[in-house]
Amino acid sequence: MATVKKENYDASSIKILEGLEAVRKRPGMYIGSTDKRGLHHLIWEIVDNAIDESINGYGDYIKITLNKDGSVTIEDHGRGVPIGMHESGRSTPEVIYTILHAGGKFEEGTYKVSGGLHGVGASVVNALSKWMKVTIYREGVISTILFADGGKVKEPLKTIGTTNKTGTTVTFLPDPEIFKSTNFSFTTITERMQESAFLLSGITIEVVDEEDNRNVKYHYEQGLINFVEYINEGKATLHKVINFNGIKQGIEVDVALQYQEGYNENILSFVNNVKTSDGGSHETGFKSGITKAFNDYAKENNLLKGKDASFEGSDVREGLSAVINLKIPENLLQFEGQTKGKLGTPEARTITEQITYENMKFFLEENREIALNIVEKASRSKIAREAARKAREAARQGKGKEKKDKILSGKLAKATGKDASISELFLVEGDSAGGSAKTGRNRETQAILPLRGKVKKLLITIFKVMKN
Ligand code: 28G
Repeated sequence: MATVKKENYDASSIKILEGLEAVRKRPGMYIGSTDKRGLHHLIWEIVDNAIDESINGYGDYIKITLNKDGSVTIEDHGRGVPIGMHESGRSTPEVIYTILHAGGKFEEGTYKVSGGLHGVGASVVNALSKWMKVTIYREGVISTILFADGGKVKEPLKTIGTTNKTGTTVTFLPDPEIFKSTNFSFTTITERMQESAFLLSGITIEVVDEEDNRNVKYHYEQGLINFVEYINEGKATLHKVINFNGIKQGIEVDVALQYQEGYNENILSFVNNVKTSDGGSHETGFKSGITKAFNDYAKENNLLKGKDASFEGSDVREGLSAVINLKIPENLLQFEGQTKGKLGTPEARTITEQITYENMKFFLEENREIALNIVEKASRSKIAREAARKAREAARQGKGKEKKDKILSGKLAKATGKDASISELFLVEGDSAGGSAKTGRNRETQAILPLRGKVKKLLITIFKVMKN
């Protein structure tokens, strides 16, 4: 093994310490912020490494433990960080956990889980910790290395025993001098880990809170299908979850979706297993693919009346729950926006649109009954939307106070009192109900407005629109 001259070693040691110090001086540059979000970023950073190892095919179990002393332990069952000596005269774990951007950590041709702010490396977490301990199970031995006070080596790598297991365990205590709060949120962690477990079918992720004696375990065999089932849990659904995928120009698209009887649209999107909270080109492509599939299907089956009638996107997304996950090679990755939560990659739009259109169109053609149910739902949305537009236009054209008063005042039995804070307006159906309501009311505080015909329909439409 090559030796390193003392002068070189000293010079590089200074550079390493300067690097760690730079992180401590400007933590925001590396983890975004020093608030709760930044604090949790430390966990994501280490967990992402464990997930990367699992995605590469090594280890299907990850555990996160919130310890009583405020530290966090992350454990994986991968190969274990290599324990050999690095050419610099340092052990590989020392290099990985002290040198900034210890890049090329993972083999080429694989997807990094992290986008945006992530991927800055475990050394950043070390730099922002009071102490960090790494335990490695590899080559039949258990090795540990300990760092303290912002990443300085406290105990170099040493063997502490033997084992027949492999994996890496990292424990760190966030530095209270850096973070506004050092309290981790169990819910924040479990929500994100459940999401990761949905996206990485087959992996088991356990989260344990030693302080409050809570623990959860996530394991899903059917990934996105289970994710959509979870989103629609307890809701009346129109069909089993639809799942399709495809690959074009090296971009992999995976989609699961299901309509439910409600009116909310719930679309979640991910790129390389990282959530794109602000959507982006892949979501745009998905939406146009869905819209086009339904319009073409409806037209080909004479389900749309009027030769240039068509559904708007919002019509075919009422009650739609969907999860979209794309795998995009590093060279095509483009993120946008302040928090990098929006996919830019233009190819992702066309590819997602094509794959969505082809698969949805085929599904509709093969499943007539389901197709008709969804088309009918979309038609109801279209009718409500058009009625709401007419109502809006009518209200706008009702020139000022006069006309509006006329619509409402005809049968209105006003309250005699002047105090609006205790006044009530009762909308009743029809004149006869209105009559008995008038006799039974408190004239001082209760007004009655009987409704029928167009006004009633209009109001029902407005309420529906408001509810959405
Ligand atoms: C527990 C919490 C976080 C990790 C590994 C496994 C390897 C690795 C990690 O290698 C060094 C330098 C360039 C390849 C890779 C093991 C190849 C062979 C690994 C983790 C090696 C980094 N054997 N598991 N890093 N590279 N888990 N979990 O951080 O050449 S990090």
